[in-house]
Amino acid sequence: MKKITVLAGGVGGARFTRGLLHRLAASHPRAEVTVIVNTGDDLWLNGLRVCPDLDTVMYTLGGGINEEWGWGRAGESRRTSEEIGAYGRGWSWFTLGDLDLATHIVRTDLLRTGATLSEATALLCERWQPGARLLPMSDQPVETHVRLEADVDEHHAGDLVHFEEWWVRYRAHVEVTEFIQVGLAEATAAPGVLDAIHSADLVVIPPSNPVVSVGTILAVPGIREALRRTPARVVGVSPIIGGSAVRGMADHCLRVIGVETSAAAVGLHYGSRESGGLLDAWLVDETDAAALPALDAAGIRATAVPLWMHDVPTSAAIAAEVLAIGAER
Ligand code: FO1
Repeated sequence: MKKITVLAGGVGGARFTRGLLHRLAASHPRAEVTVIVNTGDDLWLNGLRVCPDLDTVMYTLGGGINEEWGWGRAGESRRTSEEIGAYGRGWSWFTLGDLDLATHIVRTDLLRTGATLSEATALLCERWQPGARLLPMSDQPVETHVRLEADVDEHHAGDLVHFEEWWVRYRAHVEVTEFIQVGLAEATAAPGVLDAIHSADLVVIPPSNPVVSVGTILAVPGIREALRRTPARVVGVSPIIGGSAVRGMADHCLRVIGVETSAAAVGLHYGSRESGGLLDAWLVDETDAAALPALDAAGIRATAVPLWMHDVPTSAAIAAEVLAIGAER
């Protein structure tokens, strides 16, 4: 088990990968982990390029994450964003902490002087030493926007608003009719992404949001095809436990695309490789063991294990299960 590639979004993917690295340090110290990170949540705010999922993975693996929030920096303050608000600028409901702002300022400075997002990410990671290679899914901007079903505040039915406004300002509680990845047509996989999938021994789809995180990565031209063709085993971990989203509001996103909020439905949504889908195997929580027959019938080798990630040891235990299944032939 030399090369492992993880497709990650925000908190769930970051915490799983932290557990994976912890486990590998004990069992496979020479393993190399590459994390392909969703950039669909990225946005321009106050003239700065903010990359929520790249930063969540970088801070979580680098030891700077705000553990309570799951995003942003530990020990954060808000003096600068309050000053920006005093000018009536920015998003009052979206916290850009003082420490976090340094990351956005450095990244934006790099981008403005010609660096690609991959290059900027590599430079930021030199400081944080995440212990894995972080690759944005694309160096071209791909932003998830949501189409509102009805008027709300200054917006009208049919308007597109950035995902972060829907997610943070409205907590996903206003109805949306579709997700649009703005910029997708002009996007290509970032350097190293397709190779990280083709040359892996194991590819993991962690318990990230299957729609706006994993789904957005899969939408980048060439990535879904690379997953279908890779000789690596592809093992997924359900983000749904006992019929509800573990974190975030994945259930709201699944409803928009017409997928039931269940461990089985998400596994079947990803599909089995033998039927042209993505998965060789799918981990569900013990409370969802009833889902195993349907998944096996669909050609997905399914296993029921404890999936709650309370801390690094529980995340590492899940990673150990993924590695065990990934090693089977
Ligand atoms: N999430 C919130 O619930 N409230 C916020 O004010 C907020 C600010 C924020 C700033 C930078 C950043 O990287 C992430 C931030 N997030 C915030 C989390 C973000 O919405 C999510 O991490 C992802 O977009 C979904 O995975």
